[in-house]
Amino acid sequence: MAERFERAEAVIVGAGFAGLYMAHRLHQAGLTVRGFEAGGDVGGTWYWNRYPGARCDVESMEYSYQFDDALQQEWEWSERYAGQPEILRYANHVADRFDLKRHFAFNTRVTAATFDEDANLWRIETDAGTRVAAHFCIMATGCLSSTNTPHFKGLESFRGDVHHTGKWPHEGVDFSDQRVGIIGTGSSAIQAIPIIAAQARHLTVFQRTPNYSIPARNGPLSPAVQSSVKAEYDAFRARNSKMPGALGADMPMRPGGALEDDAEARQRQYESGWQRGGFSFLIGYNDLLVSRESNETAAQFVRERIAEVVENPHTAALLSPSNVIGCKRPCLDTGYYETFNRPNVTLVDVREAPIEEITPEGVVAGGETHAVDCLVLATGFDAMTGTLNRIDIRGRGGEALKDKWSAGPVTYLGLAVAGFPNLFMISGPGSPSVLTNMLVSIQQHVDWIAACIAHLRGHGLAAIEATEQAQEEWVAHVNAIAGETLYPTCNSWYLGANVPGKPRVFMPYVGYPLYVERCDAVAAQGYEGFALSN
Ligand code: N01
Repeated sequence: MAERFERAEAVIVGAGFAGLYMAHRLHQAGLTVRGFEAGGDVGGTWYWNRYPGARCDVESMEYSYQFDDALQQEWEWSERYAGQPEILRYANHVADRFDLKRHFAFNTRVTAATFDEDANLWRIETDAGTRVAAHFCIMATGCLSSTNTPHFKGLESFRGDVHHTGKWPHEGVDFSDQRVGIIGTGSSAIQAIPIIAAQARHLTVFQRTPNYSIPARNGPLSPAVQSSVKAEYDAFRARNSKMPGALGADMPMRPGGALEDDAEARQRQYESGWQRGGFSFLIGYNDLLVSRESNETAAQFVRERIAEVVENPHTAALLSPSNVIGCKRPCLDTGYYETFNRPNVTLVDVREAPIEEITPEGVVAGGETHAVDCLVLATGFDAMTGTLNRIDIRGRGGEALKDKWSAGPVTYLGLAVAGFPNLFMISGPGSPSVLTNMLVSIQQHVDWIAACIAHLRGHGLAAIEATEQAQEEWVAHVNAIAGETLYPTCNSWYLGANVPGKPRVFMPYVGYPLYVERCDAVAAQGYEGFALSN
């Protein structure tokens, strides 16, 4: 059987920002690399998420690679927050500049990865029939890459088009003169709704849980701002890397908790964050995600803004969340709440009266049929574990990763899993990933993995594997830190709560700087918590 497998030293799954940079590092280090990507080209999340209004909500000057100074100096962003087409152009620019596409087979989905203990090799199989055996297997599969389509009775009978925001048609969708229904009010919907509403004849928004959204205040990025950052790019990056989310160090912050200010000072602080736009609103005080009382002051501020903007008091009340702000991923918008003042937009609350079924004509909720010509599912992703669990990954003794994770993901540092030697994950569960500027976390993981592989090769070592004990301690540590915050208090995709039947486990690690310290210390101590063998 072994002869039928082509050979490479490393296989990389995914050609998003993680896979591209991993390919660059390993190729530079002299390894032969084979990459596979399910999409038709590079870009990962930015390849698939082409819905109207798709835009990054990390500011452009921060949402980029920092491994090459010439690259970060030469690339010019046009807006404060880059839109999807511009980010995809950037991914292509990087891929071309470093000649990375040659490492990948596109339109090729990895279906299985099996550890062959006798040969100490990963045997990777794809839906194109390719088989490659490699010493290292690196999963650069992204945190939000498997879409979540809830089971709606009758969906297949709907006579119009159905589009998921996370798998949007490349040619775009023309909503002119259409009655459109959109299900979901997360980040994707909050970006898409104002744009679809401006084009469609009518837009019906089906909302189960209202979300807090903060104005992005997007606009052209001035050359002056761009050149001032570029003049000290390394220092700018270094400051951001000391922040819990690896972003926003230059945003205006008060030194303490929200209740240390009196009501007037607090109002001023929130107002300045609101006017500045973006995540600065939520990092203005240091205790908004640990103290319920502090959090409520910020939540109340947003609810008041919603009440000011939305003219119909009933609609305003429906749009006002009651849970902790920031517990679910915060959203940034351009004209979201204002959109509900348009005469062609209807908000339907599907919490009290859930969607019963979808018929050829539209969506039935609360006994009423909402007739639509076209449906948009903005229903999110099977986050963090979904894509890994869809690949048949088998470690020692044929153990399936999916079974190992049946009660929720277990990892060491979000990088490795006991029983799965020489398999690495980039921004896996148990790492800061989705709570940070992803580009920063991705780069930190790729650098760590590249250094680890260099260490193994330099010392003639054949395998590295997390120990069960280190893994257990890490999982307990990730949970303990999350337990000190307000994150577990609501039903978010961070907890897997958006996918029926998914184990409820808080998946990301809270706090980028501490995490990096820990990863560096593990490496410095000869890969403490890992077993190395030759
Ligand atoms: O998905 P979501 P998303 N019946 O899971 C609703 C990143 N992102 O694609 O809250 C009715 O947030 C669900 O309702 P509920 C970002 O990290 C980034 O919007 O579960 N409704 C919710 O409203 C983000 O957090 C950017 O009650 C149902 C919605 O669908 C992540 O991707 C832009 C339902 C899903 O919201 C995911 O965002 C976009 C049902 N059966 C996304 N099932 C930027 O950087 C689900 N829903 C800007």
